[in-house]
Amino acid sequence: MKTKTPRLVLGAFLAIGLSTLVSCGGSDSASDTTVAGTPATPVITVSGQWARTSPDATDMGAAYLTINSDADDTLVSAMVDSSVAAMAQIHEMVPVENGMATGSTMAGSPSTTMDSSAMTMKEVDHIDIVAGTALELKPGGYHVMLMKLVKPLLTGETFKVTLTFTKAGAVVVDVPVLEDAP
Ligand SMILES: [Cu+2]
Repeated sequence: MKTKTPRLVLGAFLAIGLSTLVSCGGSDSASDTTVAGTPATPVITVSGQWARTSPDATDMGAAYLTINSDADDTLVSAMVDSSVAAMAQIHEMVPVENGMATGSTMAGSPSTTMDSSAMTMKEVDHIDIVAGTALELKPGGYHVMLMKLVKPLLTGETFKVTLTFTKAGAVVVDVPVLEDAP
C-alpha cells in the first residue's frame, strides 16, 4: 500500500537497503559505493613561485606564487624551514592612507620605503580562494614574508614553503630564488 513518504526519503531508504544487501552479500569493496555528500578535498595547484634575492642589508625576504583551486578554500598560513628563516607570514601591501598607517606595519625596517613610500605591509590572517580564480601573490600585493633570514637568499638556491589551507591541508612548494619575476 502506498504511503505519503516523500520521494527523496524513500530513495534514501532504498539506497540504504541496497548497500546493506551488498555488504551482507560478503563483498569487501564497500569503498566503491561512495555515498554522495562527502566533501571532496580541493585540488590546489601552485605555479610561478619564486623568491627575490635578498640584499645583504636586510634580513627579510619575500616569496611570490599563484594559487589555483578547483573548490573554494582558505589559505591560513605559510611556513618555512627554520634553516631558511625564523618565521614566515602572509603579508599584503596596502596604501598608506592618512590616519591608517597604524598597527602591525613593519616597524623598524627602513629598507621597505625605497620607491613605494606610499605603501606599507600588514600581516593578513587568511586569504579566501575562490574556485577557478587564480590568487596571485606578487610584488605590490600579497606575498609570503620571510622574517629573520638565517642567511641571504642567493640566486639559484631553492627552499621549501609550506602553505596550509583549511580544506586541502598542507601543500609544500619548492621556491627558487631569482633576480626577478619568472
Ligand atoms: Cu611583507
